Amino acid sequence: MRRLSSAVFRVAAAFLVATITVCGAASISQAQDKVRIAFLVKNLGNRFFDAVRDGGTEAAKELGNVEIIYVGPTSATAEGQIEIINSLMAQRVNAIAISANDTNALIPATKRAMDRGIKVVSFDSAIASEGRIIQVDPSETKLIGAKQVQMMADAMGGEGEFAILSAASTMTNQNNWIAAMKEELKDPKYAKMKLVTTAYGDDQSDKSYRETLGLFKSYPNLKGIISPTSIGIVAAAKAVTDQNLVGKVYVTGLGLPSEMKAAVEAGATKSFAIWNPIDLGYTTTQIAYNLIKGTVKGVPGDEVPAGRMGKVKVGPDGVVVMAEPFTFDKSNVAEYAKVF
Ligand code: RAM
Repeated sequence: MRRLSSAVFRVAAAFLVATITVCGAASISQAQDKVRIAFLVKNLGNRFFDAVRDGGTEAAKELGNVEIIYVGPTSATAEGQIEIINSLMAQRVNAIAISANDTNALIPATKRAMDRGIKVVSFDSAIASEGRIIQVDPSETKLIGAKQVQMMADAMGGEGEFAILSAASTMTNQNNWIAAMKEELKDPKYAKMKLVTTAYGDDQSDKSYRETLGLFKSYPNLKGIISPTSIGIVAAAKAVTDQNLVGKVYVTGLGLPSEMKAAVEAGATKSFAIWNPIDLGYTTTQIAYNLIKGTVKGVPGDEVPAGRMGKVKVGPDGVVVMAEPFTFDKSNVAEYAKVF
């Protein structure tokens, strides 16, 4: 009983801090028609997802009478997300947009939600196709993988040892991007670069920092780290700076300009990449809304009206692919740091 009530309290507390009502004072009938879209993110306290939420809020305002519920576990685990899915079902939300901490573990919970008429989409980090209707990929997986290897090659002069510092080993997006990096590395132009290991910081700053220190210890000749996560890349660059390794070890990967400005200015990072997380949240909200309203079913070939993003096309396996990632370096990081 004590365990149950503390679990309920934790979930309730998460909702308290995270619920945002986008519609203003609504009449009773408006309140009944209100569409409620929950963003279930990997973890709270991650500014990448805060920017996704801001895009969701923007779309909700445009669509009118839409409520965005922003929620996630404190640490990025599947168990935490399952607990929240159950709670969202009890609240009878209309849609859940999930960035999954695990490709398969959420499927039974999301299937139950879909059986009850809740539209489940995943974005950023996918749920396997049987557990969602649509997956919104921020960009082509192959491109994201290749881009990071290219930036690493450029920073470390095309030769030497480098490591990957990922998020959690169960996360779909990081695993797909790492697979794409390994494909890119097969190109003979990278023959002098050696991937020594992949470490996991679980999208926690402190663990990512400690894992980076561990890499320095285990691989004294390390020249680079690719971190395909906005949490990991900041921690890795900080470890490089703190250990006076600027100019010896280069960090690249995926990060937010607002969080990476210091690393670029310190010289720990030459360049890094990311897409626009605001657009990702905006588009995902538009898609969820159209599924709820029944304007589309979300099957391959569908074209979903998505406000300022135009029409987005649903591809094979229910996957929507957005734009190319942007690259940031000394020339533009300060400017974009003001945006996300
Ligand atoms: C972290 C998360 C997210 C990923 C970004 C780049 O915030 O792991 O899923 O897309 O990094």
